[in-house]
Amino acid sequence: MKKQENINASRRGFIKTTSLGLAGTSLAGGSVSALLSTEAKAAEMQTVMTAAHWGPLGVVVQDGKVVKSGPAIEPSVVNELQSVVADQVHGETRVKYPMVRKGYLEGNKDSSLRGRDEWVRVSWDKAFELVANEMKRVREAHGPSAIFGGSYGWYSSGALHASRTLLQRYLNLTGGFVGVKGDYSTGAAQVIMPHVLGTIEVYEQQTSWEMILESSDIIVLWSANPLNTLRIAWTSTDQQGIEYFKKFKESGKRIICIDPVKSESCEFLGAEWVPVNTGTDVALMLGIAHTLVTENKHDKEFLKKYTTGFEKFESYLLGTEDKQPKDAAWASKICGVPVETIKQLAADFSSKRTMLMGGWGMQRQRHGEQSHWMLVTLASMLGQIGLPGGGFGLSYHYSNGGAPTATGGILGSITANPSTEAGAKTWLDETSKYSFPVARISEALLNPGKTIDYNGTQVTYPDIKVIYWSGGNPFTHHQDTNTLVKAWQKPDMVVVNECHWTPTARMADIVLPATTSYERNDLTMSGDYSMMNIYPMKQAVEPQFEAKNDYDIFAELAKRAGKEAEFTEGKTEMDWLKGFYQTAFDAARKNRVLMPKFEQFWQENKPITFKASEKAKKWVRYEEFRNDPLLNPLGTPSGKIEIYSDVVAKMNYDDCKGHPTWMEHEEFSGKTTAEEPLALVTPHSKYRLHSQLAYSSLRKLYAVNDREPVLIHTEDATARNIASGDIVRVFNKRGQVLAGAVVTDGIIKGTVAIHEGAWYDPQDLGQSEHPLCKNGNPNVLTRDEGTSKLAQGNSPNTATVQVEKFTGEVPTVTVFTEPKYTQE
Ligand SMILES: Nc1nc2c(c(=O)[nH]1)N[C@H]1C(S)=C(S)[C@@H](COP(=O)(O)OP(=O)(O)OC[C@H]3O[C@@H](n4cnc5c(=O)[nH]c(N)nc54)[C@H](O)[C@@H]3O)O[C@H]1N2
Ligand SMILES: Nc1nc2c(c(=O)[nH]1)N[C@H]1C(S)=C(S)[C@@H](COP(=O)(O)OP(=O)(O)OC[C@H]3O[C@@H](n4cnc5c(=O)[nH]c(N)nc54)[C@H](O)[C@@H]3O)O[C@H]1N2
Ligand SMILES: [Mo]
Repeated sequence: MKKQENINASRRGFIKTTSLGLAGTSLAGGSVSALLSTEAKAAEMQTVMTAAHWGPLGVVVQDGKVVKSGPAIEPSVVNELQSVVADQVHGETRVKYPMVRKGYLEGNKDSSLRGRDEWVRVSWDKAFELVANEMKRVREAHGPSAIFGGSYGWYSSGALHASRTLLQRYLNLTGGFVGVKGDYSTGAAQVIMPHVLGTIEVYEQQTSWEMILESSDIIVLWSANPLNTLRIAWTSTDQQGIEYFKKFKESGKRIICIDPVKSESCEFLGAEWVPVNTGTDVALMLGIAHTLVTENKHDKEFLKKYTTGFEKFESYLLGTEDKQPKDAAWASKICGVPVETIKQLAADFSSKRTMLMGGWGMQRQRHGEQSHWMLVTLASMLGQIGLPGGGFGLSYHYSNGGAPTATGGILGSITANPSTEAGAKTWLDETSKYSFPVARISEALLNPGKTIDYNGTQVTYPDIKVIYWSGGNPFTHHQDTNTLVKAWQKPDMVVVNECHWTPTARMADIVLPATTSYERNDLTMSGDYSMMNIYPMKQAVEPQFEAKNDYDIFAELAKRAGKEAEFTEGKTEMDWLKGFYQTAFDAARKNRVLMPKFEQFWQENKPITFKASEKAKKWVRYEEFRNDPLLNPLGTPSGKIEIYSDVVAKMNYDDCKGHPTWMEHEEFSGKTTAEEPLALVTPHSKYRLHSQLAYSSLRKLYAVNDREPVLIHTEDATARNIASGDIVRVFNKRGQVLAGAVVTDGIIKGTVAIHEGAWYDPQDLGQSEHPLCKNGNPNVLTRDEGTSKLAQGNSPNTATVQVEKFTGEVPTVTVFTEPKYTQE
């Protein structure tokens, strides 16, 4: 007790003298390690440099425990996600030991017990034996098509300890598996964009921010909230994007946010907010496009030279066939934006250099293909594509798109397909043969043998007997949770590797405790597009309790299947890291950039930072195409931007035509019922990465009455006698959740918002058709339906609900406590 107090006292002192620990280190400066070691000495603590999706971190360790964390490189806007490493490592929700569901252990075949059974702690040896034996049985009896290893998710950063890749490496080596196509982020956009632009577009470098600052008059955040979403990156954020947005704001130029929610970005940037009904942007864009044509403000030269099929689209726009011109008045009725605003946007966009920055919330809905197709069409009509600071960009809000690409080297990383193994190709063929669009998981589990359309082809669902998930959380990320609960009962075995007792871990038969990234050594790039830094990710503390690295878990399972040598290639953790570093070293040398030797880099405990060339800073997306479309054609069949796509048209889908089209969604503000009068939108949270860190102390910053907040417009709240702070029940035909009301004018009337990633916490699972989620996971309410036959993406932002004040006895949220268990 005394000792604890002393630690706290010195910790408080430390915080006071150093603000958030490792502040003040400049990006280019080499002072990180010096700073780290002096601070550590002063406080008799050890400070370790590491990194996470949310950036470069300094982790302060005392007596083998993480006591504090902060940015290793100070970001220009505070990123609270960096401050909770201690919660991540030592929080109450850690999975400490291998666990098996009691019924599973006893051979009870009732799989509906998943999620509500008791837990039994077993030895690692027993856990390995259970997993290895069942994998062997299922493989021999049913082959690779029975083993689902898609395992979608945002596990931790790191070139080596990539939990999903390691799972798939093990599964490939032992005979293949069922994988997935696409992702939840851009399910619709990444399938339609190649037809329109010849590239995936959503994960590509954007026109350099330097050019935006220099040339753009207006930037439009269309369904984008970069202040939240740029706090993280797939590798690790280089923290540049928010800084650039801030600079643009400081230049005094216009920023417009088109969003049903007055987002954190809108507030922070002091932007103009154009509230729009959820799911109606295509109508709004058509209204703008129609105005451009009738006022003769569209760039006919550009359309002729660089696009194909505008005439067909134009006849739809003008209503030649359906007798419905898609004019501003028509659009306004659907999208809720006043006619004058629509006309003004057309005037402003066409007279000023405008960058349309499209976020992804608006394509995570039914007919999600249409919004970005229409955005590109609108940008084509404005004629600024390929000019500095003009056109469109689909990744400014993600992983610091637009931060200039640095010249240096890129780390190697562990692969799912060890090429050394003869016969690997056959497994890969098998794997891709059985894979299905990622968000069709429930449907696939429930309907083995069913065939669906997908992007001009057909996909038949395999019969899945085993689910192995490592590094994702489908019971928060997937739509229509109640259907997923049923689908999840189909397989014979569900195994989950997890650091925390997530809702998905709770739904497993076997849970294997995984280390967090702070319990192992790794490396990561930063920036995704900028490739600006190499961050060392040094182990800060010993593996907690009986947690093992995913690498070691899969190496052991590979060993039990006779494939250990192929899995490990005989290498240790440090051997792998040295190899990955060497790849970067060699590439950098080719670029005439000198990196330190690995040993020196590792010992120095600080990032390597590469510089961007002047050319990279001046890079303009589609500039080459604009300069010479014949010499630099796009990868589309016509070599041009396809406003009309023959390929898509010939697929003959009723839900995705040959040109962008407004299609009414089954549920949206224009199609509500008396039972479900409000639209639901589910943006990404500022204080989490999806479901990650939901259990952390950051929860105090947003939880309302210990529930996930629901944003509701003042008038909608008044009509229901709801005040801020009330616990409300949000419900529809698919399910019900409790949430804490935030009454605000910062959301369009008729839409309510609950952030994705809230942990699923069902009351009386298995007792009722629609168990109440005590915490407020919005996916209990969302639709589990593909965006269309083209992309089959996820469509959570298409849903209607009702909200009422909750009057019953309020149940306690229990999902953030460790479940009870017995010892075998
Ligand atoms: N309604 C709605 N639903 C959505 C969205 C939406 O906008 N609205 N967005 C969708 C999008 S874009 C995405 S990307 C998905 C995200 O869905 P997920 O990627 O599944 O969400 P995460 O919470 O990041 O899950 C990662 C899990 O990996 C675990 N983990 C971390 N490190 C390790 C490790 O080293 N080893 C192991 N074994 N596990 C580890 C974490 O504890 C966490 O449980 O959600 C989708 N769902
Ligand atoms: N802090 C934090 N950062 C993240 C993540 C996170 O969970 N937390 N997740 C990461 C991942 S995996 C991804 S894919 C990206 C997600 O990036 P996005 O998909 O762009 O993020 P969202 O928050 O879903 O949506 C952005 C904005 O679109 C709005 N929106 C939703 N529907 C509509 C609509 O119909 N019309 C219009 N005009 N606007 C709409 C939302 O209100 C929100 O303000 O973010 C990444 N960054
Ligand atoms: Mo995502």
